[in-house]
Amino acid sequence: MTQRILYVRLPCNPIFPIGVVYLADLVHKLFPAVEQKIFDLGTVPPLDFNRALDRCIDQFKPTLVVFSWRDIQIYAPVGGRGGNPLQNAFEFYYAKNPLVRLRGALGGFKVATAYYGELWRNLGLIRRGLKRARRYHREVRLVVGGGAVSVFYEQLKHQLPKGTIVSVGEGETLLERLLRGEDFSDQRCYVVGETEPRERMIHENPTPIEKTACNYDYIQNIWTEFDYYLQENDFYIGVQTKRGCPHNCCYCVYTVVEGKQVRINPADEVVKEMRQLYDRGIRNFWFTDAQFIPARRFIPDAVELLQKILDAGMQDIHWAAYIRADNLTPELCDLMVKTGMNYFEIGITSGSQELVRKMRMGYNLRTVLENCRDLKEAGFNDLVSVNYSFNVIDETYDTIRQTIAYHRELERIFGADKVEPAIFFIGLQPHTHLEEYAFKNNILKPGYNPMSLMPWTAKKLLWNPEPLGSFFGEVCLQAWQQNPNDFGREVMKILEEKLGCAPLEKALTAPIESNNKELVTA
Ligand code: B12
Ligand code: SF4
Repeated sequence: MTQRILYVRLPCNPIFPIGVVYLADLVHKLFPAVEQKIFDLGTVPPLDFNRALDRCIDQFKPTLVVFSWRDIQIYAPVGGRGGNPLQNAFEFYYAKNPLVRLRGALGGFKVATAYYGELWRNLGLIRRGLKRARRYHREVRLVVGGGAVSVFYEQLKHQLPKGTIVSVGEGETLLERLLRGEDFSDQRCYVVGETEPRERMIHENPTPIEKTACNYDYIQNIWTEFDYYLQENDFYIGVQTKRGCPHNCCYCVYTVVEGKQVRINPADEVVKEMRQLYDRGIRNFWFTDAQFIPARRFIPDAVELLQKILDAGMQDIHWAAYIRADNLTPELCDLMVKTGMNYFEIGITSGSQELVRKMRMGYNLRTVLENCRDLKEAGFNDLVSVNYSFNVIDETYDTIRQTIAYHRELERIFGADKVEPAIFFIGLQPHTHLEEYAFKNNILKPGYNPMSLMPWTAKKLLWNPEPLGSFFGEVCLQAWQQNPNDFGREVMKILEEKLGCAPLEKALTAPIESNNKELVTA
């Protein structure tokens, strides 16, 4: 019997579902006879989820249902589902005024209900899809994967139907094996009720694949709502140029989800893929790599790609990405500007070299500044989002002063209105060094539930430990009160008023110390 694969992207803010698009594209290249359909619940109004899913299954009658789940954890400092989760949590934990605390508790309750509501709803959609598909094919198989599943695969084993194949990281090889009827037990996956996730499975290397340009003529054929993402001009459509990140940043799980081995997609293929989107009217692209330039040795690859984009004549595009700004050269800066990079995020986390080293981030902050000057020199005049996560480890008033000095220097380079301080607090994730650190320091106990949003667990997962936790709590509350629409800048202002600013040179030098080696050497 010919396989019929239905890809269901579970509800999500409308972010282009590049993961299922790539899976369907590869399957088509390997098995042209297989029938496929993409169904994106991100484009369906919530009240219609069940009905729309039923209708799709009734029409398509899949033999294999692939659910793709993008995000679960929601500690964002921005207005999210059911409110601003960070603000609500902070109001509840840190507000002195009982009325604000109460508001925080109510807000937190709202966020928790939205969170659990979504979790249960998505699990319900998976069960419903399976049940419905069984009406047509008793032997239908269910595979679940995607970003959220990669992070929380161990917890999901108690919640998914027996027989579900749960996949970690990229799913191409798993699907290929499944369709060939071959053993897939060596892939990063397990079968609910039949096999257990291997210990440290997420740390195993993904199977490399040779990526070629996605065939959008085909994708458009199997995805009726594709046009949804073409209609609005403000979508940044995902294009992946490489996989993997060689770094070790203490709180980050990307480096294990994608693996440490950086695998570059051939520049010609990336350009061919972009060209197809360009010809359909797309002008905004997001390079969905964990890092667009993961290390200095990948600079030539970035140069090659950007040069080829220029040579292809796509002159009026814009693009954005996560950029490690320590890996730039004047030539690369020039190409970035010429090819239309109009937004990038640098996740330096702290402006203190000492802390950056302790968090194992491998950044040289002085180099970042020099490269930012080159970028400005090359004509970059757009927005930079600088991600700061305060209080990750060993934060002191001194290191805060250094972060302020660093941030002010970035403002001097790009212009204060162009540098957006994005204040995050780390949402602790499983399989990270920070999790190990939390175990070692008795902040968390092995066996905790990283998906829990119960206040007592959430307070530890939303990483902001004492002694500075309450201080940051109060500063953030004050910032929301004074200037909720410019939260990041307000936080910086208040911190500077309270603590002052260090000389820049102090921020850039990290004394080698022997204490607090846990994260440096763990
Ligand atoms: C790029 C990126 C972004 C960009 C997206 C830009 C764009 N226009 O596409 C931006 C910066 C906007 C962004 C925002 C956010 N992101 Co984000 N993002 C990523 C990142 C780095 C890559 C995602 C990606 O597109 N990869 C490339 C594609 C091809 O891979 P993929 O979609 O994962 O699909 C592959 C596999 O997952 C697998 N797969 C997918 N589905 C299925 C299904 C089956 C059955 C199988 C077998 C396999 C499979 O195969 C696919 C092909 O290889 C990931 C981390 C990472 N390294 O994966 C986080 C990640 C997806 N983001 C995450 C989150 C939380 C967010 C935010 C909610 C953050 C926030 N707090 O504000 C926001 C908002 C997102 C939203 N929905 O509203 C989380 C989600 C997990 C979680 N914690 O719940 C991730 C995993 C990071 C993390 N570790 O926390 N993000
Ligand atoms: S450089 Fe970025 S993607 Fe790589 S490990 Fe660090 S935080 Fe994660």
